Amino acid sequence: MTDNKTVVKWLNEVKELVCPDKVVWIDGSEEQLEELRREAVQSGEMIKLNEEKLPGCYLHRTLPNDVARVEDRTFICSRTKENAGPTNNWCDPQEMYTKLYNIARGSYKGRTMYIIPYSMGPIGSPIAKIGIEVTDSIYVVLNMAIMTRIGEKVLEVLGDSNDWVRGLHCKCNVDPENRYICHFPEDNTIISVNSAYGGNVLLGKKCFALRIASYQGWKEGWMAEHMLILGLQNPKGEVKYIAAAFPSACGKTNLAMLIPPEYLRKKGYKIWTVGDDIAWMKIGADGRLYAINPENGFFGVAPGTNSHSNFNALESTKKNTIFTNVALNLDDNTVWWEGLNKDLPQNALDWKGNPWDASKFDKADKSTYAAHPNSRFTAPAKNCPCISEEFDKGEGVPISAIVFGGRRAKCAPLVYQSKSWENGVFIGSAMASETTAAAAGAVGVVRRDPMAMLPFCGYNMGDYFRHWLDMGKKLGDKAPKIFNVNWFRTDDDGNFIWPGFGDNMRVLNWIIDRCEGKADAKETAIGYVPRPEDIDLTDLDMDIDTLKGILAVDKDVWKKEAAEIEEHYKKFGDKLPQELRDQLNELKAKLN
Ligand code: OXD
Ligand code: MN
Repeated sequence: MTDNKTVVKWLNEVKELVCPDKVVWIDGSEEQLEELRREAVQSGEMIKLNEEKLPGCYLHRTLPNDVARVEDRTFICSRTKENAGPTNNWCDPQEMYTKLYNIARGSYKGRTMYIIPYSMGPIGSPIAKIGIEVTDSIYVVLNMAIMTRIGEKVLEVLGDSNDWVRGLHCKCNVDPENRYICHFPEDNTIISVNSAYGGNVLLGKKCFALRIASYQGWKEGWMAEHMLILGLQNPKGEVKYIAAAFPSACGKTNLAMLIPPEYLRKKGYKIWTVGDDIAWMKIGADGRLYAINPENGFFGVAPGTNSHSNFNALESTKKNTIFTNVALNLDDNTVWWEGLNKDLPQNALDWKGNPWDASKFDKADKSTYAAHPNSRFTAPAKNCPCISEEFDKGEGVPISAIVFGGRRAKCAPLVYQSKSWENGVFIGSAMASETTAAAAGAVGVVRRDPMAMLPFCGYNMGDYFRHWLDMGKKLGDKAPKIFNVNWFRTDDDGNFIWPGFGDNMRVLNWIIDRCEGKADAKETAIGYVPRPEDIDLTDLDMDIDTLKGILAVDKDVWKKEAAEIEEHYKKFGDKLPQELRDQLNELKAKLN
C-alpha cells in the first residue's frame, strides 16, 4: 500500500522476525472489516450480539490473567536511566530489544500479520500524528478501527516522511511471565508482547498518544496530556473549552459527557464532548493553546455506567461497539454489567464464559460479579449524542481553563483557582488521589499522580514539569487559567457531601466565569476559592453552610499536605525545577 522506504524496511524486518503465514494490510474499508468480524465470530474470538437491540455489536473475552494494564511490566527504554526518570521502569534499550526479539521470533507462525496504518487525530490535522501497528490479533484490528482513524488515506498523508511511530504487538501465548509493554522514545517505537488486553495492545492509546507523544511534545514544543476536553455552551450559544486531568476512578468520562441540571438546561446551558481521555495541545497562530482529541472512540469502563450515571456514554454503546469481559445475557443475547440496572440476569454467562448464579451475587465480593470490574466498551465517538461538532476538525479547540482533580476526603476544597500558571503547575505536580474501597489495598492511602500522568509520562518527570513551565512562558497572558476540583469531600460518616455528576456543572460555570473576569473569589493560602454565594445552588438540596464547609481550607490539614509534597518532591532530585520548590516554600510560609 506504500513505497515509503522507512515503512517498507521496518515491515520487512518485522516480517522476517515474526514469520507470519500471511500478511494483510488494513485498508480501512468496511468490506474488509466485516470479513474480519465474520472470521472472528467463526473462530470464537468474538460473539455477535442481538442485531436488533445492539446492531453491529460484539463481545470478546480475554484470558483471566490478562484483564488490565500492567504498570510493573511497562518500560520506558530511553538511552539512559535518567531520561526515563524516577517514576518509570527502565531497561537499557539494546538489552530490551534483544529480550523482546527473542520472545517475538517466529511467534506469528500459523498466524496472520495485520498491518494497520492509523492517524492519532483527524487525518491531515496539523496536530495529528501517524503510527503503524503490526498485530496478530483481529480483536486489535477491530478495536483500532474504532479508536483511531485507519487505512489507506493515512499512508497518503504520510507520504515518504519518517515521522511515524512503529508499533509491534505479538500476542504470543499470553504468558504473564513474559509480558512486556515497552517504549523506545528515541526510536519512535513500541513493542508489546504476551498480552491481548486493550490498554496493553491498542498501541495508539496510552503507548503512543501519551507515553511516546509526551516525549515528542517535549522535544517539539507541544503537550500530550491525560485529559478530557469538553465544551461548555452558555445561553448565548458561546462555547468555551476546558481540558481536565484526573487519575483513574475519578469520573473523567462522566464529566466529559455531563448533562447539566434541569434549570440550567432550560436556560440553554449544554456540555459538548470533544474527548474523554487524552488531549494533544499546541499553541495556535493567535498564541492560544489549541487541543484535539487524538482518539476516535471511547475505551470506557463498563461497570457503573447506566442511564443515570452517564446517559451519553451508555447511548454511545448501543451500536457498532465491542464489549470486553462483560456478562452475556443468554435470554436475549445482550450484555450486562454491575450497575447497568437492577435486573440481575437470571440466565447469563459471566465474563469468563461460565454460567452465572445471580442468587449468589454479593456486592462486597468481586468474585461473585458477572462482569469483570475493569470490563470495557470500545465505542465510536460519533455515537455519543453530545459529541462536539469540533471533534472531527483538525485545528483543535481553544482551551480557556485547565482543571486538575483527585479524590480527597478532607483536603482540597470543592474548587479553587491557581494564582498563576507557575502556581498551577505546582498544583498539578502535587496532584493526588486517595484509594477507595473499590481497589485492593488500604483505604485512604494518598497516591501522588502528577497531572494524572504518573503511569503515562514517557520521560523524566522533572523535565516534564520544566516543559509545563516553559509552555506557560510561551503562552504568556494567553495561557489557560488553571484550577483544581475535588468532588469527593466526605462528612464524618464517610458520605460524599457534594452530589457530583450533573451538578458539577455549577462548578464549571464558576470556572468559566472566572476565566472571563465575571465571578468573585476569596484569596487563601492555596489560591482563589469561591465565596459560598458565588456557586449557584438553585434547585439543590444543600444549604450555604454545608457549601461553606466544602470550600474551607483547613490550615492544619494543609500543613500536613505541604510536608507530604516536600517528601514527594525529593524523588525528583536536581531535576525538580526551582520554581516549584519556590511555590512550595511560599505555600508553607502562607500557612504559618
Ligand atoms: C484508562 C486509564 O483506561 O487511565 O483510560 O487507565
Ligand atoms: Mn485514561
